[in-house]
Amino acid sequence: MKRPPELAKLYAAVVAFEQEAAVEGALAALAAGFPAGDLVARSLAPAMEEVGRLYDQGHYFVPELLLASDSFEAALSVLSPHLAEGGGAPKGRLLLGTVAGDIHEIGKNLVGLMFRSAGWRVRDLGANVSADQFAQASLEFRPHLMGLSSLMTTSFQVMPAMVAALRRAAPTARIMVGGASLTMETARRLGADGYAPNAAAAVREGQRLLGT
Ligand code: B1M
Repeated sequence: MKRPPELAKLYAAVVAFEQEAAVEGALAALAAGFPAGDLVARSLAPAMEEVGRLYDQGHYFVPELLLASDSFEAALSVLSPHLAEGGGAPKGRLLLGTVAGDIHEIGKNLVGLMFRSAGWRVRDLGANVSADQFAQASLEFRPHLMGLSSLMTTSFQVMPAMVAALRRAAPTARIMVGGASLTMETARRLGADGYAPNAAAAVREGQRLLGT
């Protein structure tokens, strides 16, 4: 993909896990007038996808992943305050987390950001979240939608029970799943109401599930 120089610089800094350059790149791109959401969608997210590809192809190993994740998070923390929260009443409440046994959270963080910038209230419980933690948080937060992220195929063993427990805890909330280990077909088999392959599609799917 051909990117303007500011976006290309930010993308390259994350892929090369240069944390300082990633922060500087994010600040420079903001100063040049690029909207924060654009920088996330066109630089940061594709950069982490490229890091994933380099890992899958055996060019990167776990240390490189960790360093790239740190650079991603550092740039994201510069951009987050500039992502519109959306004024007025929230469009919905999303309770979000990565499922028990799984510590991957970059994709889940992007999903949370997209919902926030689309005007939703989001409570992010983090990674390795148990059904009990979801259930407890749902009592107070009263979500319209619960979002479960899963990057590992091992999650298939825990997810059906989690989905069932969440239904008992918050019977009116809809349940959406997503993450690289899942497909529409597996989502259906897990008993979820919805599925999305990426963060932008997740917001559309959330709105569809709420009928808004
Ligand atoms: Co690991 N890891 N990892 N990892 N890691 C994968 C997932 C893996 C596929 C790599 C591989 O082997 N090819 C593999 C899982 C294999 C499997 O399940 N069969 C794997 C493994 C095995 C592991 C460890 C076990 C490795 C080890 O220790 N030996 C370990 C996990 C331990 C555990 O969880 N208990 C581990 C650890 C790590 C790091 C800590 C080093 C790091 C995570 C850092 C962090 O999150 N803070 C890491 C990373 C970075 C990856 C890869 C390379 C990239 C993941 C990522 O961040 N992608 C990944 C391989 C890959 O995906 N190519 C891999 C970028 C991100 C933007 O995309 O997360 O897919 P993604 O999110 C997308 C969509 O999926 C979707 O929207 C997002 C944005 O568009 N989406 C949703 C995500 N959640 C959603 C929820 C929704 C809707 C959409 O609704 C609720």
